[in-house]
Amino acid sequence: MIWNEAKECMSRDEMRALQSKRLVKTVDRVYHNVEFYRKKMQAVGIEPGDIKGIEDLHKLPFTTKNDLRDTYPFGLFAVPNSQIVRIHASSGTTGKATVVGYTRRDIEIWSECVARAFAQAGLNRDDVIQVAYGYGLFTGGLGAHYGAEHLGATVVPMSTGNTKKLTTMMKDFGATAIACTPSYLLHIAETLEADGDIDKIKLKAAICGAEPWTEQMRLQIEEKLHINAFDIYGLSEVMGPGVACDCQYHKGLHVYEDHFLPEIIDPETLEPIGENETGELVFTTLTKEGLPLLRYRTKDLTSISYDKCECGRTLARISRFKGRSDDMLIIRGVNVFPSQVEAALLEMGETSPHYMMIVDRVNNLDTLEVQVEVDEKFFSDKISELENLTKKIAHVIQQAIGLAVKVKLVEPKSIERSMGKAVRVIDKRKLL
Ligand code: DLL
Repeated sequence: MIWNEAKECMSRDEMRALQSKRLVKTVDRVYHNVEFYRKKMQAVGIEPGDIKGIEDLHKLPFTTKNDLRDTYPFGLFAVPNSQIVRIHASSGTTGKATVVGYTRRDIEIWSECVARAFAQAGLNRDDVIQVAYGYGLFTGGLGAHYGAEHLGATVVPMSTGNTKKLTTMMKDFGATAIACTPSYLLHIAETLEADGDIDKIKLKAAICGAEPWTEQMRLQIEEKLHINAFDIYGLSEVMGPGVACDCQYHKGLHVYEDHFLPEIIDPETLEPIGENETGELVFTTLTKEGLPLLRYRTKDLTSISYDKCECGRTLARISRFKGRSDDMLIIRGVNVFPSQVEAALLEMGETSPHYMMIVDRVNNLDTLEVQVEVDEKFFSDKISELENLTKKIAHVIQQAIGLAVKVKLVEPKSIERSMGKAVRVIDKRKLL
């Protein structure tokens, strides 16, 4: 069932016409209401009248996270503060927080987008959805919450922090869906397993996002919990969760293109890249009032396809994220994404999905150690079994990333569990 057929199944021509109309309005709005954009457009000699449709998108300037920081806190808002009804912010590891503001209508559209994502995951008003993303300045908790309410489902606003309480309520309230980060869901699954509760829950779907995760991880979650796991994407600058989500066919994430115009560019040349080729995802918001953004560079690496999906949706699909360009590690000159290590480990099937990558520099040479949790039995078995497994894992990872690694097998539950975005890498070179 397609919940919002009118918006999700229009022809490409109809979509382009709608996007063009909305782009023209957005450009006009930012030019007249945001000094930063007016100056940027004037600097390249562009006036709103020069943008007649999405074919003119390339003429517009890019926006980066630094632009938001430089105009901290409210410099890119396009409405007076009296029209802003909510603020969110992401702290980031460096520099000032990125602050985002929403008008009442922005919140309505955001809620609808998240509801569309939940509907894509097969949920409706009969479902009980536990929201276990953090509530607060992070967009995950409240974003998912308002979306679930918009759908008409029953929301249980768990936030993060108390996994035992969460699993108890999951059983007692008969929760049918959960929204949280994939790494937290693994931790929840472990808790349910340890308590012998897997068969006592009614969960049928999980809507996971906010961090990169591999297809192998998604399948493992499905298998552990006997559910369907969906990949939801979003970023606070553009809105929050609900910019895109996959459907039951899991062949890419449908972008809610009527609100967010996607482009894929080469991050070096900044030129557009063709369909199905990997590059940096860029978004122009088409309906946002509080913080409209032109060509926002997400730093997320993916590819795009405009083929109609088996589910009937004609919305563009982006492929599962490989990671962010700034998550990419350069180790001895080789580009490595944590997702490559994760995929290799999970494909092997002999380790748990919990791992940590430690990058260091010894005698001017970069080193990579991968710590992996394995079953307790390996530690009680003969030492040679442990050694063999270590060698096998090192070989599999080396094949995947093209770099020799040191593997250290560690006991179950020794790698710290996260409730929010997981930390998979410790790069000690940054501390040198
Ligand atoms: O993480 C919004 C969100 C909340 C999305 C809950 C999904 C679920 P930020 O904190 O601004 O917003 O972080 C945005 O997280 O640019 C990606 O690098 C990463 N990210 C988000 N969703 C996914 C995903 C929220 N499904 C940044 N797969 C983005 C991979 C993701 N990376």
